[in-house]
Amino acid sequence: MPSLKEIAEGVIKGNEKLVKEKVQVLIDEGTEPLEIINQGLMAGMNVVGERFKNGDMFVPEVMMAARAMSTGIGLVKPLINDSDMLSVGKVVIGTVKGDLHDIGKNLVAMMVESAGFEVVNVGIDISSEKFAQAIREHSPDILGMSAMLTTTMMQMKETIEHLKSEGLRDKVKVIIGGAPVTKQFAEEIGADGYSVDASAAAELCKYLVGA
Ligand code: B12
Repeated sequence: MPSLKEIAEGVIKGNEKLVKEKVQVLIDEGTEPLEIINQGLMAGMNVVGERFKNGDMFVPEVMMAARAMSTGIGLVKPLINDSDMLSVGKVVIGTVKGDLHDIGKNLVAMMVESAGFEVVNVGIDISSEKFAQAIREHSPDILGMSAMLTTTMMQMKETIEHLKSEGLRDKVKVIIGGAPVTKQFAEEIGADGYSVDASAAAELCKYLVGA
């Protein structure tokens, strides 16, 4: 019988096939779904987050680990009542209008999800109107915006202004990130937070919801 530790190690190694097989065996043997998530999949992803932060793992490996984790979660999730999932909060995340970069944004989404948040990833090229619509639809605690181009950064300001005009700004915390973005820029445009990478983003989200 595979152990939860083997699943965690499979995630760390980014071995999607192994994770899929072992998770399925544990499900068939009646292991608690939340145990598989918390002590197997997320335990592995936490190690990945630490190693990435310390520069001991790099983007392609992290993406593979995140994919392995997502596949595992996908198998286990249907077995869980929504009320059992200890969601820390909800995050809507997207890349701003005119910008098609999504690798970093997806990495942030995965890390934030593995920190226990429910994440609604609205994709790329998202206009301020679409962000506003997503907030109305999903009522998140946090809105995350990503921009990778100096030319699209200003879309973040525009979105914040749009949220104000729609009366939505006070309903969410806004965090931003992406290569050209800085803490100073975040302060200038009135965002609630900025983080340099995906593990810091997960910490920031936890901080903002008081988790
Ligand atoms: C991959 C890539 C592409 C791919 C994107 C594929 C994809 N699916 O994402 C493709 C080939 C499509 C592409 C296209 C273009 N690209 Co490009 N691209 C890159 C490249 C090489 C890597 C980006 C990346 O994925 N990095 C890895 C991830 C993990 O890092 P990251 O994105 O920074 O994300 C981390 C943090 O920023 C943070 N973060 C990110 N988002 C968020 C959000 C929140 C809320 C938080 C808290 C944190 C956070 O956490 C992430 C994870 O740790 C960069 C170079 C670079 N050094 O960044 C150029 C780069 C961003 N591209 C650039 C350019 C110019 C373009 C094009 C205009 C090229 C062209 N002439 O067509 C087009 C624009 C297309 C468009 N409209 O968006 C320039 C931007 C220059 C500038 N200052 O504006 C760069 C910097 C390259 C360069 N040096 O010239 N690109």
